[in-house]
Amino acid sequence: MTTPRELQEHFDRTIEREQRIEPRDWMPDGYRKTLIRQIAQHAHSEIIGMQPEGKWITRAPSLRRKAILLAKVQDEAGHGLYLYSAAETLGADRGELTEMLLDGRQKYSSIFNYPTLSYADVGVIGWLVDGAAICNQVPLCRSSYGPYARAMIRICKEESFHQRQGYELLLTMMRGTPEQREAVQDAVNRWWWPSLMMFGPPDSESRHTARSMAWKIKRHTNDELRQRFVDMTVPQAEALGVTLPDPELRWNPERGHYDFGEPDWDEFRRVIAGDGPCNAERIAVRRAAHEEGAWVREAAVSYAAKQAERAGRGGAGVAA
Ligand code: FAQ
Repeated sequence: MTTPRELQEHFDRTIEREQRIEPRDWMPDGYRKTLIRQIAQHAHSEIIGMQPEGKWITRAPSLRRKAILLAKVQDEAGHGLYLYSAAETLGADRGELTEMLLDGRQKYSSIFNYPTLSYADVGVIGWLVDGAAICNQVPLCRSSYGPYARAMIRICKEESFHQRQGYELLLTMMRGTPEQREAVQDAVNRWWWPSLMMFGPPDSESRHTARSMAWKIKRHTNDELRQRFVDMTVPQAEALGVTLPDPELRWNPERGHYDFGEPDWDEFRRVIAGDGPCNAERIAVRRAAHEEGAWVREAAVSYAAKQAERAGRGGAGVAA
């Protein structure tokens, strides 16, 4: 018989050798809980994250832009589904996770609590928000939990299409009228700081990072990834012809990185505590969608029960 100590040692060795933990493997409770928390929060973010851009689908300026935006928003729904499935491999129940989101026991990314005021916001979300998501998620493709890491590979491929479509939209607008250029700059001014906050609190205040890095769920700290994002984005802003709204932003040759100002961490704390510009609206829309979908879930459950009953009577495979 395998003792608890042997199980723990086997788990530790698997992590140390950069091998993957799979659903049927033994894992410490804390590892399972941390993964469920992070994956569920990630899944909720993808689903709630459909709202800010989704509201522009009916107002897209051309058929081409509409087709692109529709595809992007549908991709985000798909990401939510892969992630909920990954959480289910850990024994979580998707319905319960949704309840926990709706009653505030689980979070979703702070970024989706800001409003989208013009079509330029669609471009800036693609460029900055998907750009930040890629920075954060590419290392998660090497996360120690197999189903999460594998989901991330496909998600990251799709996110890079999202980032490109956003950047291409902004390039087009920057070649347009002065009003279009102003709309892009205004959107950049509003989304820059919230994008930096997506990486989470500063390392000194991040309660989960040390443990998650030891378990190789996270591969970099919040501050490391934030810096990587700034370094990647500044040259893109220059090529686009927009100014990033940070007077402290400058190249530091000694560090080999850009220095940048401190995000407003009080604002971050307020937003994740539920008091951002759109928190109430986002949850109300999510709750209404969940309630409106109740009949679909009930129909699926009763269809599955009927199928099981038929199979039990030896009539498997007979269509209703
Ligand atoms: N917003 O100790 P840490 C996307 C919470 S997907 C809200 O540093 P951790 C695609 C954190 O949960 C965007 N809450 O935590 C898209 C914890 O609270 P708790 C989502 C935040 O987990 C694009 C507390 O603060 N991506 O954008 C945030 O080690 C366009 C302490 O924080 C992911 O979820 C925040 N920004 O590191 C869709 C990626 N930051 O639970 C549509 C996966 C922190 O103790 C359109 N997640 N908190 O009460 C991660 O990489 C990590 O979970 C971090 C946080 C880095 C987000």
